[in-house]
Amino acid sequence: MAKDFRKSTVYQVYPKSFCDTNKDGLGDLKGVTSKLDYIKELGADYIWLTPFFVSPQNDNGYDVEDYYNIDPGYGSMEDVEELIAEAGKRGIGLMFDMVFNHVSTRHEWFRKAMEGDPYYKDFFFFRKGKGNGEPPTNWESKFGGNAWEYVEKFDEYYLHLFDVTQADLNWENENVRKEIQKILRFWMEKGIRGFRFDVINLISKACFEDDDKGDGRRFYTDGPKIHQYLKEMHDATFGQDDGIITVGEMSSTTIENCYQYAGRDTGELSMVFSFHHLKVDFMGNEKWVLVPADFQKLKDIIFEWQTKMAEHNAWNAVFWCNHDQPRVVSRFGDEKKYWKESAKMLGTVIHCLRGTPYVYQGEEIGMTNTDFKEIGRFKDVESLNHYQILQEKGLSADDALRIIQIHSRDNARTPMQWDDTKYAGFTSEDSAEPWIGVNGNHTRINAADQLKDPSSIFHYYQKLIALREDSEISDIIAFGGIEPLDQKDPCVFAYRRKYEGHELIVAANFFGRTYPWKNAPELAGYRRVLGNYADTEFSAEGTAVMKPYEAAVWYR
Ligand code: TEU
Ligand code: CA
Repeated sequence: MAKDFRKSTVYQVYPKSFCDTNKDGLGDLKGVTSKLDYIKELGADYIWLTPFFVSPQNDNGYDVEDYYNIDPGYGSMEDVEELIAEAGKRGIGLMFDMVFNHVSTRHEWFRKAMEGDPYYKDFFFFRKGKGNGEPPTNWESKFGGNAWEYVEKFDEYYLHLFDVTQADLNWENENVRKEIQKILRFWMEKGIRGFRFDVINLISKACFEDDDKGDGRRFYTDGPKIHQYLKEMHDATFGQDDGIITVGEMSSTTIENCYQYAGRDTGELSMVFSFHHLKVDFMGNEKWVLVPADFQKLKDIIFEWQTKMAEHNAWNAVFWCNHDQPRVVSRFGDEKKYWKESAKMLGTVIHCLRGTPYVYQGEEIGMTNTDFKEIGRFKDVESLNHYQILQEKGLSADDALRIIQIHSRDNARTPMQWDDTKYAGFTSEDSAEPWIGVNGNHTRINAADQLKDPSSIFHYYQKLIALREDSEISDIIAFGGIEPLDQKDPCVFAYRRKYEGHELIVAANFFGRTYPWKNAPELAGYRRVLGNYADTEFSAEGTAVMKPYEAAVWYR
């Protein structure tokens, strides 16, 4: 029976940093299998696994060399089959991460292109430069520098929106689209229950023109044929199996396009990730700056997406964290004084929204940003490139490092903290050094301790997940409408859900001080469902006095 994705929760695993079983310091597929009971105990219905296909790992697997085989660092095809089977026994479906905007330059298609084979050259975007030694356009790579790489023997450039070893695929070419369908069918036959599509809204390039207003993204984001390509892929593959769920990663997208991408009957995808709410501590699109998070903007963006997607019968993936984002408790909470309270508050706000929640490994135990003090400990190509670029712009090495520490994707990529042993139980104590450093706070923040403690963040997430799937209020969480409450309040994030005469009220104090919430709704007649403090206090006048990072949920 197909699960209703509106009542499901997805747990994201970054296998390289999850669990290492053969002591080489790299997490592996057997490691994921060994932790299925943990994920089951948390209550997740699906596991999204980031890519583990053959890859030179310049972008940790988002540079795929061969979609049909497993990178030996992660294990073997037998290991994947075992993982799928073992997850299935526990009622957990696997979602694979399909990277189809680009391939590794080591992929056979690109190698043949480089040999001059015209059939394969047309799988990519090879273009002449402007003549004066300048690339075809001034577009910037998301990882820094120009997005075109010169190939001397052709006197042409190829397009790479990401790393120079990630060549963009030409979706205009029908043979490319056919190859992609073949890959999807191959994995569907292995029993995959879902797909996540990497930066899928970048696949339709409109035209190759200089961008005098930006980095080029307006020429390839939500491009002219994007809906056509998605419908075609849907109809030819996963659309034929309604047990399969799909989520598209939508980079710098618009909400209007997402009505289509994730509409109930549009025949494209089940849901979308959008990222506007995770740029409230950027300066516009510029991530490599230090700007305090704008709380009002955060609420305005989330509520706009919540209410408008509902009006258009379209579905959001709701999340704070993934392998590209800093840890949310460090970002919007307080990882020191109110670590536990703020982690639970943030979980409450996300899990009661309209959408399918995604929990990123370690979020459920309140893992924090890294404690790396030197640039040498960072591994991500994006961080290392921008560390240089920031200094070329005139910043001191210390200032550049501070920005990297706050925004680096490596914040999410340090090993999962299972216990308080030398390598946090990510691997055994006599293993090779983990590929990336373990956060020193694993002696204080780890899964083993939290499994024993009924008041832990883990157990709170477990409750949130169970509420959506299997409780008296699961219908209102999954199907209810949503309206913001007191949206302009400077401290409180609150909303009301409504379904068949019932109401759910969710309120959260986003700050580390006690706050009397003047415009709190009348709560007499409501039952308290859960919260991160024993109870909410009310003043004599009936005002809710919200404690630091307090969150609570009421139902009627
Ligand atoms: O990320 C897409 C993307 O544009 C951003 O998340 C990006 O990594 C970052 O925010 C730039 O500041 C996806 C994957 O999730 C990411 O891990 C890959 O590196 C990227 O695509 C390329 O495949
Ligand atoms: Ca390993």
